[in-house]
Parts: sequence; C-alpha cells; structure tokens
Amino acid sequence: APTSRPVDRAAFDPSVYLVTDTALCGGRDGVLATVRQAVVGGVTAVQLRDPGAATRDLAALGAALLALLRPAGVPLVVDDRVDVALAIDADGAHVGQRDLDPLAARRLLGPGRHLGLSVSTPAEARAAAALAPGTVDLLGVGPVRPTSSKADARAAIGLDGLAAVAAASRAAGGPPCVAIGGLSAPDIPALREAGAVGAAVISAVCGTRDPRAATRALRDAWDAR
Ligand code: TZP
Repeated sequence: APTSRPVDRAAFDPSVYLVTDTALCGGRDGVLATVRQAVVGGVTAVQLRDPGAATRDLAALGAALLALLRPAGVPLVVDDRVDVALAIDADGAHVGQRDLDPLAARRLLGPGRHLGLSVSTPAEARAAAALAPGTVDLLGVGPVRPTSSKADARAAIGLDGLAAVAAASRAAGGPPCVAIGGLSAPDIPALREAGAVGAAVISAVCGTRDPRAATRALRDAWDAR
C-alpha cells in the first residue's frame, strides 16, 4: 500500500546507485532478492532498467521494488519509461540522449521527482546545464570503462573523460555526476578524484554471489574519506 511519499528530491543520494538487470539477476525474483540484499548492504538509490521488458512486466516489477524500497527510504528511479515511473509512483526517472528529452520528462514528472540524464561528453553536460534550473538533478556519466551490461553502449570515456564531463558540468553550474560503466569498489577513490559523487553499477552487484557484501564494499569505499 502507498503508505509513504516519494523520497525528497533534494535528499537523493547517488553514492551507491544500483542499476538492475533482470537477466543478470536471474529474473524477476532475482531482482527482488538482489535489491533486498543491496538494501541491507547500504545501497542509496536503485534504478529499474530493463530495456526489453514488456511494459506490464516492467510496471509490476517496479511496484514490487517500490514496496520494499519505500519503507527503507531508498529511492527508486525508472530508466527511460517516465510513464511507468509515474504510473507506479516511483521517485523519479532516468533518460538517455535518445529517450524523452529532459524538458519533456520534467514536465511529466512535475517538481517533486528526481530526473537523471545520461551524458558522455562535456558538450552534453553543458547542454544539460543550460536547461531551466531544476530540470535535471543528476548526470549519469559513462561508460567510464568498457561494459558488457549495455548492448548499445558508447565507447568508454575513461577516468579522464569522466573528469572532463564533471568539470564541464561544475563550470556551467550543472548537476552533480554519477559515474557508470565497468565500475566496482576499488575504483571509487579515483572516481571521487575525477569529480563524481557516486558510482552506478550493474555487474558489480547483480549476479554476484553476495550482493549484500558487494554493495557494502561500495558503500564503505565512499564512506572512507
Ligand atoms: N549505461 C552506461 S554503461 C551501463 C549503462 C546502463 C552499464 C553499466 O553496467 P556495468 O555492469 O556496471 O558495467
């Protein structure tokens, strides 16, 4: 039952950001089990991502995720599908460069929900920063390393590419950056050095033997200062 409100947009913590992959998790129940373990391990945000899923299945999985995340105070974001995000009362949505444009996504989401945007270049970061203030909350920057978790991934931009995008967004007064693509806990000091405020991961958690411990390792790496 929808007993509580979406997580406050301003309180969105992207430091340990789990992106789900239904196949890698072993199906719908695997996603739920993985996310349950990630919550115990200290995940700070979860994105439901399943580009191939039937809309009805995606919405059902999202509703089930929300039922376990909302009581834990962990926000749920839906990749690409702003309509599904709204239909299930998720905490926000994430769009790529070829998805619904950020202004349109923000129009649908209203002022209360989180919106993330994928960027790979300083020019894309500057374009995001030039949008009306409060349009985009977070840039997903990558892929930092080569990844096998995204079929149509662009070429890896490396830590230097991440640093260039983060610097461009900062200089333009744009949103903070979360790094994505081939990342795991040992990368986190370098990600922080490059200007990222979080790591978004699929394979570092999904399909691992111990998703709780994998999440905890990411969390501990960010917390170590
Ligand atoms: N966008 C850029 S890279 C990527 C997405 C969704 C996949 C990240 O998965 P992994 O397994 O953490 O490399």
